Amino acid sequence: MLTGSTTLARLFSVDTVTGLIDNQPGMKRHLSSMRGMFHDTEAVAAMLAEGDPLLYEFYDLGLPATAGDLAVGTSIVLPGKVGDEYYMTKGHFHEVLEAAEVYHCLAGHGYMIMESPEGEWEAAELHPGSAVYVPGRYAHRSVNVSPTDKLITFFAFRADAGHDYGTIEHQGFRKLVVERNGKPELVDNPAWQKGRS
Ligand code: PAN
Ligand code: ZN
Repeated sequence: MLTGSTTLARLFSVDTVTGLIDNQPGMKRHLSSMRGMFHDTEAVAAMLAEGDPLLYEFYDLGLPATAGDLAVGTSIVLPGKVGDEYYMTKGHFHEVLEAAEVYHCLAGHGYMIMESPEGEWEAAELHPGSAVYVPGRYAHRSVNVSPTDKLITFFAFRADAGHDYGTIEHQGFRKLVVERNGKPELVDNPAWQKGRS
């Protein structure tokens, strides 16, 4: 319950099992919207010939996109692979490049892959309870490495940060997360291009 003399505060609930936030509408991304992002293009084509699986969805509170507000929400990546590469988000830089973001893992097992315009990279393993502070200037992508469970994270960043997807669509991330001998492994992306800076 929320009580007080103003109506500025917001009380909301985050379901830690489903990742849903009250009745907020979400955005869904299917494989067809990420054709060029997985390294095994034959596997992409074969999967798309059978259908167009949902890879992830994300929800936010829909607060105003001002510098003083926070964009707050959840991201839910489904379990699965395209060839040997795990389901993941598109990933992006923020248009306001300096805008940092925090992610708190609520459920599942995954990685946050991060990369600066200069090609420096970091990978943070996520388990329920772990949180990662993605520094300003770093592109970020969530990857679900569980064979069975959704990767659910809660995020917050300054609401006017904006999203630059084009740079990652063009150059890719330097590291891919693939399955090797039944385990996740970070490998170099042979198609990576240093496209920014
Ligand atoms: C997140 C992401 C969300 C979906 O809210 O937008 O996880 O990933 P893509 O935006 O890469 O499709 C965030 O990082 N916002 O800035
Ligand atoms: Zn972001």
